[in-house]
Amino acid sequence: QVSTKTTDKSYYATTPIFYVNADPHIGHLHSTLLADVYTRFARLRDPQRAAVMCTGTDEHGLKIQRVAEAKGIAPKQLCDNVSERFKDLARAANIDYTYFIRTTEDRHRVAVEHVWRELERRGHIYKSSYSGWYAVSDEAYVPESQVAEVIDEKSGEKYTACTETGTRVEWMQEENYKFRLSAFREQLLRWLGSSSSPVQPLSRSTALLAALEHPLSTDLNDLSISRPTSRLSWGIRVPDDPEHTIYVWIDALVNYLTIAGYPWKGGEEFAQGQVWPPDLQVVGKDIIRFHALYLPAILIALDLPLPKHILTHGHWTMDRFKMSKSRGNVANPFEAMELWGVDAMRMYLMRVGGNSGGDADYSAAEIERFYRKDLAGQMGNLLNRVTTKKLTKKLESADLMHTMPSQLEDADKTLVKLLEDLPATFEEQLSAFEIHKALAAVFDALAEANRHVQQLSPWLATASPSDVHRALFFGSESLRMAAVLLQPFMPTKAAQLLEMLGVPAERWSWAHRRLGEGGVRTARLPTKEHLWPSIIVAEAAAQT
Ligand code: ME8
Repeated sequence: QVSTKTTDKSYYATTPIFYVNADPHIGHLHSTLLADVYTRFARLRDPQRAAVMCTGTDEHGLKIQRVAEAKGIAPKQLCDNVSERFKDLARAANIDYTYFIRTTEDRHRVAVEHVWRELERRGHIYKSSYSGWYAVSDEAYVPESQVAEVIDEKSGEKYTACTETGTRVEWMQEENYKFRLSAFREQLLRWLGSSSSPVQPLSRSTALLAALEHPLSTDLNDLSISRPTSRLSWGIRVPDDPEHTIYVWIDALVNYLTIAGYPWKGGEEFAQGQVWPPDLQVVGKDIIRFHALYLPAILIALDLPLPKHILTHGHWTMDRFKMSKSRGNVANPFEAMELWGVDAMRMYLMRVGGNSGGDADYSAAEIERFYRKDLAGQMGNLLNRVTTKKLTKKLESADLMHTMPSQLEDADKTLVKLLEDLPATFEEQLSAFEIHKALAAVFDALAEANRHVQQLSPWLATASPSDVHRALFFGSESLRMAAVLLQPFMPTKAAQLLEMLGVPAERWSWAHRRLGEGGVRTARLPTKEHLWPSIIVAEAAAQT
C-alpha cells in the first residue's frame, strides 16, 4: 500500500532541463541555483523530510538534430558531450542535486510513451493537418499575426521572423497529432486563479491570466504534439505510429514525472505520491506557458496532482539584451566562479537576479561592488572586528562572547529589534519567493551590527566593559544568525563562518536560528584567514 499522506511526501524541486545545443551560461546557473537554494532551505527547515532536487538536459528535437548535423557528429554524441558540461556546472557551483535526467534515457522513453498511450486511451489526442510558421530555435509554431519579413543587416538576406523573439521562422505543412488543450481551459483558469497562486511572482500570474482572457488569445488552442519523422527523426516515436515523432516539448515536460517514478508500475525508485507533485518548479519567464498551461493540462488529463508552485524568474541580460546561446552574448559561469569564488557568485546571482520580478543586467563591475561592499565590507569587516584578538582580550571573560547581556542600552535597541525579527522575516520572504528581500534583511542586520560596533567603539580605551561585551556579543551573534540562515545560499562560506565564530556544529541548525541560541562557543577565535579575501577583487579587476 502506497502512502499518499502529504507528510510522507518528499519535498520536490525541479529546474528546466536544458537544451544541449551549446554550453551552459549564467542564466542556466541561475535557474539551477534557485532550485538548489530552495531544496537546501527545505532540508534546513525540516531535516526529517526527504528532499529531491532534479535537473538535467533536454536532448531531443530539431534544434539538437541540426546542431549535430552542422558539427558533423551524431546527435547522441553531441548530447553526451554537452550534458557533461551541465553536470560539470552543477558540480562546480555546489548544486546538491539528487538526479540529473537526460531525455535520451530509456526510463524516460518508457514514461513518455506511457503518457502518450494514457492520453490517447482517455480520448485527449486526435490527428489533424497543420500548415503555418515554425520557429526551430524555440521549437514552436508562431501565429501569422506574429511574423514579419526582415532583412539581415549584414548579408542583406530577406527572411521571415517572429516579431516577438526575432527568431527565424519556416513555413511548415504537415500532419500532426493534437492534444485537446482547449478542453481544459476552465480547469486551468480556475487553478491559475486559485488562492494558492501556483504561478509566482503574482505579477506574472496576473499577466498570464490577462493574456488568456484576451479574445484573440490562441494560448489554449489544441496543441500539436507530434512532428513527421521525415522531418524530425531525433526523438521518441509516437507509439504504434513510427511515421510520427513526439514533439520535443511534450517529451521534455514529462521528465519531471520520470524522475518521480511515473508510471509507478512497481520497481521504480519512488512510489506514487512519494515525490510527485513538485513543490517547486523553477522556470525562466520564456517558458511559463509550457509549465503553467501545457504540463498542468496534461496532468489534469491524467488525473495527476498539479505542482504547488511555479517560480518564474527574469532573464540575465548583457548590455540589456537577453543572454542567449543563439545570440552569443553569454557570460561564462565557470570563469566567473573561478574569478570570484563559488559562494560569492551564488550570493550575487541570488541577491541581484533573485528578484524574480524583473530582468537583471550582468556586469563585472556590479559583482565587484557587491563583493567589496556587502560580502567583504559588511560580513567580512564585522567578522574581523569581532574576532580581533586585541578586542576579544578586552572582554572580562571569554564566556561573555556567547552570553546575552543582561542589560540593554538605547544604542542596542535598533539592532536587537532587527535580530529578533530577522529569522521570521527571512523565512517569510523566502516562502513568498522574495529572495532578494530575504537576503536584504540579512545584510540590513549586518550593516546595523557594524554601525552598532562603530557607535560603541569597543577598541577605545574609554569603552566600558559593558560596551565591549555588547559590541562583541551582538556583532558575533549577528554573524552567527546570518551564517545559519545563509547556509542554503553560501553553503561553504556559511560553514566557514560558523567555524570561525566557534559555533558548535549542533548549533548550526534551523532550530538555533534565533537571537541568543548559539550555545557555548568553542575557542576557535581569532583566525588569520579572511572570509572574503580582498585579493580576489584586485585579481578580478586585473582580468576584466
Ligand atoms: O527552454 N537568464 O531550454 P534552454 C536567466 N529545454 N535564465 C535563463 C537565461 C537568461 N538569459 N537563458 C536561459 C529550454 N535561462 C527547454 C526547457 S523544460 C521541460 C525544457 C534559463 O536551454 C531559464 O530558466 O533554452 C530558461 O527557462 C531555461 O534556462 C531555458 O533553457
